[in-house]
Amino acid sequence: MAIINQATRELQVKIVYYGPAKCGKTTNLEQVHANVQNVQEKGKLVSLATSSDRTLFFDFLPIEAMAIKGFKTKFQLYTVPGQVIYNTTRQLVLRGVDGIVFAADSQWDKMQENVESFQNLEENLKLNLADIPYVIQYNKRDLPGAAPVDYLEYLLNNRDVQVPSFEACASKCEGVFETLNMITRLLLHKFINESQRKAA
Ligand SMILES: Nc1nc2c(ncn2[C@@H]2O[C@H](COP(=O)(O)OP(=O)(O)OP(=O)(O)O)[C@@H](O)[C@H]2O)c(=O)[nH]1
Ligand SMILES: [Mg+2]
Repeated sequence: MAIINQATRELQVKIVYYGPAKCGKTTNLEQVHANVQNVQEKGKLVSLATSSDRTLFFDFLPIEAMAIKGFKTKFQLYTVPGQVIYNTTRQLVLRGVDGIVFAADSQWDKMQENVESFQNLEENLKLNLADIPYVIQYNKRDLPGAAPVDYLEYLLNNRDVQVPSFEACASKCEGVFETLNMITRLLLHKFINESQRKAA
């Protein structure tokens, strides 16, 4: 849950990158860490990975953004481990989540894993997915075996309210900041609306 400290005028939000194994969640955070600019402070990227670079527990990257409406905003970016066996860890990482980036692997042979991971997200979330801001990233667009975006949209973004979605090649940092900017924008809108409603 977002922490709003009125005394220090700080807003702290937690964003979780969710998606099937090897879809590129850790790569997104690595690229943000390597390329982030115009933020006052970026923290260390903490990765807890096995020797073969699979996320074992989670990655964590804190970034502090410019003041928005007088609030200093701290974004805490997390990834979950995509491998099916680490479900308890995914549930832990989701605790207190404010916004989600669902990263899908665009390759045709990953469709079932994408759909299962999306279902797994809905099962693990304590909230209704409709009540939490989220965006979808179609990653690995550079690979020859990538399915058309329309098909991915049909599979993963076919609810009453469609969410913003982005094509990406995270390993080249394409689409990484577009995705992050949109989820942060959705979150900030939500908090500004909520605080205005409370003030009214
Ligand atoms: N071709 C291509 N490879 C990518 C892209 N994004 C990530 N990769 C590669 O895909 C592999 C897996 O990426 P990770 O970021 O570790 O995937 P992950 O989602 O964190 O995987 P888990 O931690 O197991 O859940 C790595 O070798 C990346 O370099 C992309 O857009 N295109
Ligand atoms: Mg990972």
